[in-house]
Amino acid sequence: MLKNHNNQFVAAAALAMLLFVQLGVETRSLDLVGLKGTVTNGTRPEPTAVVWLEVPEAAPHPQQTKVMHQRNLTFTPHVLAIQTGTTVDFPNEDSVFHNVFSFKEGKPFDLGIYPVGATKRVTFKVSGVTRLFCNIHPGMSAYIVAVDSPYYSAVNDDGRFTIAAVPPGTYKYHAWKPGRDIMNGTVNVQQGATLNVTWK
Ligand SMILES: [Cu+2]
Repeated sequence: MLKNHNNQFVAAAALAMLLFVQLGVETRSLDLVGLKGTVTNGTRPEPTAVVWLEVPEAAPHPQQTKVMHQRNLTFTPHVLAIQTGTTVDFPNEDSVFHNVFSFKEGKPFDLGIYPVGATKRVTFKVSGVTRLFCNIHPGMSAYIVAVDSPYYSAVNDDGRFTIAAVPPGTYKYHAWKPGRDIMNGTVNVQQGATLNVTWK
């Protein structure tokens, strides 16, 4: 008898929890906002930078894939920002062989020489900055910046960025650009809020 009551109670509690979770998710998704901003180096727009918001607990690693293209002897994009745990595809979409590799900082790897039309992939399980090079073409270089946050963005050529779908609130932000210390600060993310980061 007691057991039956317990079971009913557990079922009711589970149902309530389910409703609560569903309502919670719905409400939250309505409230998400985009954070727009700019990154400058002195007075000039900085085209090579990544901005991200710190989250209190390590976010679950996403099962997602992003792409670093090789076309016309160029890595595209020049800076690829990802959440830690992301797998990056490296398709050779060029007319020549490439040999993508990285060393020292970030994730060291060497994909070997591979032909046009082939794709290799690397999973970035640890946060950090990885510099990409090609063993065959010294002029090729790029960055992959892995961050422990789902809220991040690389800047565009004008130094502008948008971090999409952020729950409103106060966050610590971090901004990276090559060869400089990481910039840190606090931002209150609300509808219409903007963030401007400047390396002097
Ligand atoms: Cu190459």
